Amino acid sequence: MLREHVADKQSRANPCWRQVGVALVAGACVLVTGGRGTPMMDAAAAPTDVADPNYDEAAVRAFTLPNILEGPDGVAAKSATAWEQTSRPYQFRQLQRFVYGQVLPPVPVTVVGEVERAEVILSGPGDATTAAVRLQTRLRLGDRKDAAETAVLCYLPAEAAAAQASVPIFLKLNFAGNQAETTDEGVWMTTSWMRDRKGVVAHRATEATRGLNARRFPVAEMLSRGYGMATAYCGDFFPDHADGRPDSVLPSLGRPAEGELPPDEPGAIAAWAWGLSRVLDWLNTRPEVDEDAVIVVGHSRLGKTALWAGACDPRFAMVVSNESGCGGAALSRRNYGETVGVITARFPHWFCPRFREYAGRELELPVDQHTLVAMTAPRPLYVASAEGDRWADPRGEFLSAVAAGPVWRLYGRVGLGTRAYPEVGRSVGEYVRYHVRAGRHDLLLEDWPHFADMAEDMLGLTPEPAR
Ligand code: GTR
Repeated sequence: MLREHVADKQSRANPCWRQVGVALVAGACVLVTGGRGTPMMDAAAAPTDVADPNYDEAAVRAFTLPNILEGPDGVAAKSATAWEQTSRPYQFRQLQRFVYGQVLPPVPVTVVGEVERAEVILSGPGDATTAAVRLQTRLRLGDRKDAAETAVLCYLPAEAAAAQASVPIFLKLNFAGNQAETTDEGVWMTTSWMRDRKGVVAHRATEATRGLNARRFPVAEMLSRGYGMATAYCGDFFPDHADGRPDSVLPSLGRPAEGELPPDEPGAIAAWAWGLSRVLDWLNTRPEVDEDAVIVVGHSRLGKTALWAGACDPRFAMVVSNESGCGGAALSRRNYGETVGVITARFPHWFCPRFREYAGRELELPVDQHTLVAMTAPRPLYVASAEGDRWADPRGEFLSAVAAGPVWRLYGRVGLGTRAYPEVGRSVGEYVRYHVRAGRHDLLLEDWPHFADMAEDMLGLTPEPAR
């Protein structure tokens, strides 16, 4: 039995900014120097709901974003040091208070039994095949009797594994169990609770789920570029339904299982983000893993989670948010697509209870999602959208990335470096990158090369392509 308690490493992320308020009007972005960022109410803005969302850019109300550079005394950071010492901790606390709930503490992570290691041949890329090493393990999360467990699946390029070389890793939570991420029949089937979906019977995954989401996890293609790929099921940390709390990791961390919850009580997104950090604890014990190059990736609700995980844990070297939408990268003040009212009514368990109070009152929120986006700074951040995913508000995701830029600037780094919305399929930016893909809400093979390109450019990686 290997016992691993990995203490948080000190910041590679040293977030920071300059004094700017950002006003965003109907998709145009105007920089306003030195403003306190007073919200402007617009009584005429119609509330949107799930049946009738606003998809009309002309009907997006005018608003002013809170100045993310500000600390508790209202003074805006003018240096990376001031950002790190005062404004970043304050803004991070605000995100905990108003959106995601308190950050959960680390626990000792223990391998249950042995790590299973297998040499496998994967089909792809294209007509080719790729030799891989597959690791699978169960991790026990904490010391308590009620400690949760999760199953982790990790693929490594075979040659690198044989040479005992460490490789950069993309780590991503999944929606339907590790077996749904690949057609590899050796992957363990999850036994955890699952939402009803294709191949799920009585809330348990069946063989019919194998490979169902493989399009979102292009193992052969990324291994052939020299990356490892790791994943775990989000439901191991919080079953994704409104009554999932008693069966989540939260009680084992001393949080209330039910009843009246404090306004800043963490929910599913906080639990999922915590889970990503525990998987990282284990990855960092493996010689095959380059611990300076673990990149957290997430799609949709798990894209929201990837952003929060990166905010909470500076060990993630880079963050990728794919179509994370409302409560993720998209600005809440923009009444376009999903709104705070809709998301907190449909998914009350995702956020802290206080977020719900801002349904229809988004203009009064002391933070907006650019605050979350800025938490990745000065590390590289990729924000990806899809043109047909209007529910997630692609433009709102882009504008949020624009508005977070001043923090990277405090470090002398260029974030997006543009305020012009790019044409479909084109990746723009430097330390913050963005593309809007053609098509619908999904994470597809064509998105991944953009992420890998950024990792190579901005983390200075030179992964050895597999032969
Ligand atoms: C939707 C939700 C989005 C997004 C998506 C997903 O129903 O409204 O915020 O999270 O689910 O996770 O697929």
